[in-house]
Amino acid sequence: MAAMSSASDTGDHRGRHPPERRLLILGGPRSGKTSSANTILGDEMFDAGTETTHSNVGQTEIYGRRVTVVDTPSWAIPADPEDDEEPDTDDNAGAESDSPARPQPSLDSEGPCMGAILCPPGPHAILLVVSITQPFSDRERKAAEEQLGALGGGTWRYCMVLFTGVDKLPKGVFIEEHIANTGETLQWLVERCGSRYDNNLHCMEL
Ligand SMILES: Nc1nc2c(ncn2[C@@H]2O[C@H](COP(=O)(O)OP(=O)(O)O)[C@@H](O)[C@H]2O)c(=O)[nH]1
Ligand SMILES: [Mg+2]
Repeated sequence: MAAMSSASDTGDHRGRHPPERRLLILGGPRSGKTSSANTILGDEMFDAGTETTHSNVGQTEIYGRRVTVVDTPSWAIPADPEDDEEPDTDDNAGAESDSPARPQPSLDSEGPCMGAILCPPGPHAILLVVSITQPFSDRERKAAEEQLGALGGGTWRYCMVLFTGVDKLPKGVFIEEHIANTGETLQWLVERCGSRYDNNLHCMEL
């Protein structure tokens, strides 16, 4: 990917260009990436609720700072190897599965890598969007590792988790409790991001 940017390459802070922040939004299918992009941009700039098959760039100004947001198609969730090993038979067809079916990006989705190219010379931060209403298991972990790996070494240092669906948490339950109770893979993700996380409700306050 284009080199990740440090805060010091945001242009001439004393010069003609307002300082800029470039945000790259990544995540699994229907995790709320486009909705979050719209929330940050303060406008319904992109179509939320329908599949995003190409990366899109939007810009706004927040407190005098130019903010570029790149919304991307979903990363692919790898198939559960057990699904291949134990195909349904007539005997167990329709039985409850431990691995709920995940939505997958459609075949004409270009994948999220192009998004990094759309915010040259690279994003300042990568927001990994995770819906609290969806599972975050080893398959999602693998998808995140593969995607971040494809974007180049060191990208985790620029990542934070952006939780969506937080409005669906039971009243009085905070995101910290959800992270603690959901399982090791979600905790792994948060730790991999240097314990940087927030929720999309806070984005609305930007
Ligand atoms: N309740 C709730 N729904 C959300 C939230 N964020 C997104 N959604 C809904 O989840 C669906 C998928 O959202 P979208 O932004 O298109 O997901 P994307 O495929 O990751 O870009 C849409 O119906 C959104 O309205 C959230 O924070 N809370
Ligand atoms: Mg989308």
